[in-house]
Amino acid sequence: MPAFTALVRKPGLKFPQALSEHPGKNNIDLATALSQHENYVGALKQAGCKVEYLPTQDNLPDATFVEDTAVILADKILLCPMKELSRQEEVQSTAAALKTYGDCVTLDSLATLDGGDMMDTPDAIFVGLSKRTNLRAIQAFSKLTAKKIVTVAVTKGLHLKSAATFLGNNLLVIDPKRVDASNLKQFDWIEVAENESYAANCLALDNRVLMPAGFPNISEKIRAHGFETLELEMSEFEKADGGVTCLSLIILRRSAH
Ligand code: CIR
Repeated sequence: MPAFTALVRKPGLKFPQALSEHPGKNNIDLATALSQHENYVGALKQAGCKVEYLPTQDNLPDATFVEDTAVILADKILLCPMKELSRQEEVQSTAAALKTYGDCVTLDSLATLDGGDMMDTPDAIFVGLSKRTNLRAIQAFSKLTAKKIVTVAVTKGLHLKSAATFLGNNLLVIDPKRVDASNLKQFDWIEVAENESYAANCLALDNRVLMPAGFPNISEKIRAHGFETLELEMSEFEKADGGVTCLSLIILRRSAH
């Protein structure tokens, strides 16, 4: 039985109009994105995932970034109160699929939170205080779980996981110039330079790490820690401000009930 289920959604027709602050945002090619997405799904399978497709949403430009719509907790699922109006409808569509995996809850109407701000580790969940996730949401979220919650201010970029991801074995890939890293000092770091910042977003599935192609220095460091890297062309998603974690919702060793 696969160790993980990954929920994904292909980019829809409006994907080239995704929200973005990237300089290449007006130059997103849908056909290339679809082919890159297919390779991404192939890598998820190679890393041991059973892949489940959510219905494509042609009218919701950012709907391929499913990570932001929900947070999978040990005993429940948070449907994210997303700040961006254009993204809120995505949540209903994810919710329909997630109901089979657990009880779904949400937060009050003043809380805003994106899944990209959640970095889960064995001892704590680190939550980005960011453009998208507010303090009210972090306080309300902390009541949903027995795990320790640690707030990390995101000082540059979109989400916490745009700047830092946890690989396992106490190891982070991190761009410390984009977050207040004072609460992350207990980890070992693979530090990315400013021109490698996009490589800070990696998806670890046991000892396999999905990461963007084009960062040989970082992939070598990840492999030196005993991981296998699966390197993916991500240009069209990068232009839409998204990375490898954003394209899936990972459910650990649980099956639908
Ligand atoms: C957005 O701005 O919401 C999308 N264009 C990108 C979302 C990326 N998601 C993520 O980092 N988890």
